[in-house]
Amino acid sequence: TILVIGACGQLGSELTLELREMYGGAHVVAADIQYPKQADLRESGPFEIVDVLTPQHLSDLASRYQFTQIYHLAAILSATGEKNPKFAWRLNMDGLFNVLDFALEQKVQKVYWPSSIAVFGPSTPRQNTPQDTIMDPNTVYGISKQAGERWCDYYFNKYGLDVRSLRYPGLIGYKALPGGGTTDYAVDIYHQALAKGTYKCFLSEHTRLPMMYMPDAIKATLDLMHVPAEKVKVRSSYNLAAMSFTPQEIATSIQRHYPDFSITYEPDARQQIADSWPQTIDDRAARQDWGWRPKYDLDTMTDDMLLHLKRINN
Ligand code: VAH
Repeated sequence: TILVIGACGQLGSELTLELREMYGGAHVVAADIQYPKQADLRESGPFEIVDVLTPQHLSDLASRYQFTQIYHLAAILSATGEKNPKFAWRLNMDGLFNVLDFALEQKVQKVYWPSSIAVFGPSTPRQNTPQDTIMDPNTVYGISKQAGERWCDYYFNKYGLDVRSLRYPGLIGYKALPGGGTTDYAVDIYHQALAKGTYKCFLSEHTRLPMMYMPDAIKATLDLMHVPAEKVKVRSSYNLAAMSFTPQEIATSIQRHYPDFSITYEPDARQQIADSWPQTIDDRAARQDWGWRPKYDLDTMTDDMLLHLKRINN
């Protein structure tokens, strides 16, 4: 059985649905701190309330399921983390420790844990950011992801736990809303284009950030989890890239469908976070070690996003 912790989140909900397609609904236990609002998530397989800060919740599950894989996706993201630094650190770090220790106890075969481009900071080279480079994150979220990567590498080398990780760029999907990220504008903009024909962007027009369409992120995650362990040469977390764009460029892409769509810019506190992150990422290691290849670029993502959002809204 597979356990997905944080199954109600932007990534967790899509990953849970995909894993259930692949392994059968009954074999994928979705867990989160609250019940899913999404019907397809509720109806496609077992759901359990789990607070990852309560190890007892995890051991209670182990008395009812035999877990072979765990996807630990519960975390506080960059923007929300800055509003509540101590709690963000506690949830992101103690949550990870509880899951890593639980996985060791239960002899879980494989663990997945997401990192992020947020592990990079102002001194990191911002173009073609290398797999191994300076990392001076200045958000609590980024600090917790950097520390988490070190611990995943440690649990692999010291205890032999097969934990695998990807440094996601901003993720964009139509099935679930993001929660508390700095890259969330790139999801909001599609919803607003349909709802209002205009979008007030909280980042400035030339803010270039690495981004990825959700189907590519899901594929990368499952590809990484399915390759033989000896191909996984990076046990901290792999750089992963698909595209980089600015708010102005995504607006232009939307205007190919809605010529009257307009965008205005009112940068807020998230601008400083975005300015500390890379603009483009070198993901050669992922391509060489386990054959990573993205499928979507900005325009094919826009075409697919608008197609699905129109269908869902009508
Ligand atoms: C965030 N969406 O904005 C997340 C992600 C690279 C960005 O880590 O915090």
